Amino acid sequence: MSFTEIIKILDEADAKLIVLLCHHNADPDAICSAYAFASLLKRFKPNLEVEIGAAQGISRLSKHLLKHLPIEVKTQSNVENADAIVLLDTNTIQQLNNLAEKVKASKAPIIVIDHHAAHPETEKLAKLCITNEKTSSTCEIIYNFFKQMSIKPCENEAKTLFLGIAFDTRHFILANSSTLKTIAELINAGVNAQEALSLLSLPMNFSERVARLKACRRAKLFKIGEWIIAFSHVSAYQASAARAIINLGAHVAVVAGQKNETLEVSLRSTREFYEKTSIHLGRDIAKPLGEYLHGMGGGHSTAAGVNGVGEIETGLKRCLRLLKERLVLTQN
Ligand SMILES: [Mn+2]
Repeated sequence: MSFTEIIKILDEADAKLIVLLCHHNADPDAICSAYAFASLLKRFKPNLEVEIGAAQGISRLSKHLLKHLPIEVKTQSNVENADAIVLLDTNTIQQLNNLAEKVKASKAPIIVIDHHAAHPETEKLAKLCITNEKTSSTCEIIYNFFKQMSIKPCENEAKTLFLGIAFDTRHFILANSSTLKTIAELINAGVNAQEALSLLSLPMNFSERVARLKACRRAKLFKIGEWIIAFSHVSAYQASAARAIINLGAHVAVVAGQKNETLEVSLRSTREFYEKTSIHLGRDIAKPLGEYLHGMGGGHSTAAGVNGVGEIETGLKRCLRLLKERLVLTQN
C-alpha cells in the first residue's frame, strides 16, 4: 500500500480537483494529516486543486492550531465536483455526518487513509484503503509516504506531522519505537518540540469547567467486581467530562449528552482496566451501543464514542448491560 497507488488512481481519474475529508469534529491528527498529504500531493501534481474539508467543522483544539499553522479547512466541501475523494483519519462514512450521502452518491474514486481498522462498509465503497492499526496516527502514515517518495518534509509539513502524532499518542505516551524514530526525524527536519507541544494544550474555558464539575456531581457509581464504573450526563464537553471522571479515580467513565434527537456518548477507561479485562471500549462497547442506538460507535481501546438516537437513560442502561456482560465473560 503506497503513495504511488494513490497517484495512479488520480491519473486514471484524470483528477483536477481532489477533496480531502476529515471526520466530524476533526482532531489535530485529521487536519494535520490532510495538510501534509495535500502538500505532498502538490509536489507531484502541482496543477491539482486540493481542498480540505471536515464534516460539521473541526474541534476546538484544531481551531486553536489553525491560528498557528497555514492549514485551510473549507466549511463548504465541494464533494459534488471532486474527481477523487480521500477520507483521512475516518473509517466510517457515518463520521462524515451531513457529507456522508454526498460521498456515497459520488462517482469519484474514494481513497481511505487511516490508522483505525477499515469498516467493511467503507471497504466496499472505497477504491483503495490504506489502513494500518499498528501506526500511531494518520500523520505517521502520511510521513511514511514522504519516506516512500524520498522526500524530506519542509518545516511546516514536519511541524503539522509532529503535532498530529503528538496529539494521537497523547504526547507520546502511546508511541512505539517507530513513532519515536519518526518524531526524531521530524525534529531533525526543523520542528521545535517544546514550542510545538505547547500548541496542544488548550486553556480550559468556563463552560468546559462547569460541564466537568456537573458531570462529576451527577455521576452514578457502580462497582462491578474490583472496578468502579461511573455514568453521567452533560449537554456538552462529554469527552472532557469523561476524562475528568477517570482522573478522579473511576476505572470507566461513560458520559452521555442529548442534543435534539441525537444522543452522544463518550467512553473512557484506564489502561489498567483494558489490560486486565481486555474490554476494548471501541470494539466491545461503543460499536454495539451505536448499533443499538441506531447510529454508529467506535474508537480506541480506552477512548471511544457513540452517536445515535434515544434517551440518555436508555443509552446508559444499555451501556451498563454491555459492560456487565463483558465483565462476566472475563471473570470466567
Ligand atoms: Mn487519528
